[in-house]
Amino acid sequence: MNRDTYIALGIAFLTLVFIFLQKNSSETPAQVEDTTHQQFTAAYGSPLIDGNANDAAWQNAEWLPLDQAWIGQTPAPQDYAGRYKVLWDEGNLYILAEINDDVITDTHEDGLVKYWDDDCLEVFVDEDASGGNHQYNYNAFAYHIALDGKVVDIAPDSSFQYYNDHCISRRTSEGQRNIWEVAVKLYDGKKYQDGGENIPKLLKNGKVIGFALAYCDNDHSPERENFMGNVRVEGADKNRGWIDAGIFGRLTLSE
Ligand SMILES: [Ca+2]
Ligand SMILES: [Ca+2]
Ligand SMILES: [Ca+2]
Ligand SMILES: [Ca+2]
Repeated sequence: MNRDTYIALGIAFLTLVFIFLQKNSSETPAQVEDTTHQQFTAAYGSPLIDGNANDAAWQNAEWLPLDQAWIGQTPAPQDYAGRYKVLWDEGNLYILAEINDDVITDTHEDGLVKYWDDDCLEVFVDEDASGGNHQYNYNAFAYHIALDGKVVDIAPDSSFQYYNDHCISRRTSEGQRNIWEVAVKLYDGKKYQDGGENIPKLLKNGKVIGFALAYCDNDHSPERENFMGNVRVEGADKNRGWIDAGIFGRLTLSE
């Protein structure tokens, strides 16, 4: 082989190496699109939690539908209609939910008894977006926010417990229209201890969390009549969010 052949072979080899590196760099996990989970984005902003949607920060966030029937059939609009917005800042995830509900129901006086069968807003968060089972652990939280603002989830010992300081909310109503404004703290579920000194996470631009939202609507019945969520859930049993963080969407915090 002469010198030109060596050079030609060298160039061909380097080209192959380059193509190989390009191909592999485009297949790194960070660049693979997540098509399994519904994708959401939260804009940056700090609303005042007063049950009034007139904050300038909310004007930067878009309305998203709360229209997926997880239990029951999709109700008529006069029975239930819901939409929501999300924002974040360093300390909190914020949710604004506009819920039209014809009858507001609170039949269980004790907030720890069948709280899901009274009208309530349910916020699902998985701080590290790990997915997986969270029924009796803190891998993720399913906060049931009652009409009076109390917050309930299931503890690792399978008891129902209050987590009132995890979600601060104010609700106002005018006719059938209810405005829920909520500030949610995010905790590292791997470190969270019942009764411990749990410090909420400092949130940052670009962070991805597991997130879902739902409304339990009961008007007249012993059990809730509808359970309306924000993400599509595959399969016959769509009421899985209280056990399985895998059905949550993926919410990216964006500036
Ligand atoms: Ca407000
Ligand atoms: Ca209703
Ligand atoms: Ca988790
Ligand atoms: Ca209702």
